[in-house]
Amino acid sequence: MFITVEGVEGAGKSTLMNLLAREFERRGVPFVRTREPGGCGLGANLRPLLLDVSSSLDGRAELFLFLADRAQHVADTIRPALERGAWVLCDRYADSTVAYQGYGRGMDVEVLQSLNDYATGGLWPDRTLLLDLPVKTGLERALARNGREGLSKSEGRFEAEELAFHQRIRKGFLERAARWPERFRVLDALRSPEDLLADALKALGSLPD
Ligand code: T5A
Repeated sequence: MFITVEGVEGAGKSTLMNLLAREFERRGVPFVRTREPGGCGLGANLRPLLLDVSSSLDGRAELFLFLADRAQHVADTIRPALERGAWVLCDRYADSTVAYQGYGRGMDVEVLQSLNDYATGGLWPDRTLLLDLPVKTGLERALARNGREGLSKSEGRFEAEELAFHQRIRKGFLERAARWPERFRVLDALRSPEDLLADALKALGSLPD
């Protein structure tokens, strides 16, 4: 089972991933926890280029770096894990490219859909948990966390974008959820982490007890 967690900045994806990972361990479910960008060796090198505020990337260069990371990540980590029967729990994946580079930066979303298909060999998640909340709340959370953890420069390039950029991204995620209702579950990210975990487990359904 391939599960992705998506959402705008500061939606609480990492927090939910931590709680889900603990729950999977408790239930003895074999799983791999990973993320994009940066879930494989190549991605670890690309991540600073993509997220540091001092990077001045052309939009197309940014797009192809995310896609290169994804292609290698699928080949090195995601497909091998699925083939040996493990669950894969991934923080961001192809939907982020369509939401950020498509809806956010204004690139053609159908072209991005095809490029994602090509980069992943057609591998889409079985279930996508979309953590939805007003972008201002998410940004406030992300900026406070970056300040506390000293990440404002090294990981703050997208947080620094204008509010309208983030609003387009939220809309994009919600449109995708409406287009693929069998794959997506939209969760209210204003709820407490514990309530969100319960919602996520319900949305995943078939976990052993
Ligand atoms: N990107 C990525 C693209 O543009 N295209 C792509 O194709 C891909 C894959 C990645 C960036 O790259 C962009 C999108 C991103 O901008 P990243 O560092 O991996 O950046 O970070 P994000 O995935 O964006 O993670 P966020 O910074 O948005 O944070 P999270 O993981 O959503 O939130 P989290 O869990 O760290 O929580 C943030 C703060 O809120 C609190 C936490 O304690 C924390 O302080 N919090 C809550 N508070 C109240 N209620 C809750 N339910 C809470 N959950 C968490």
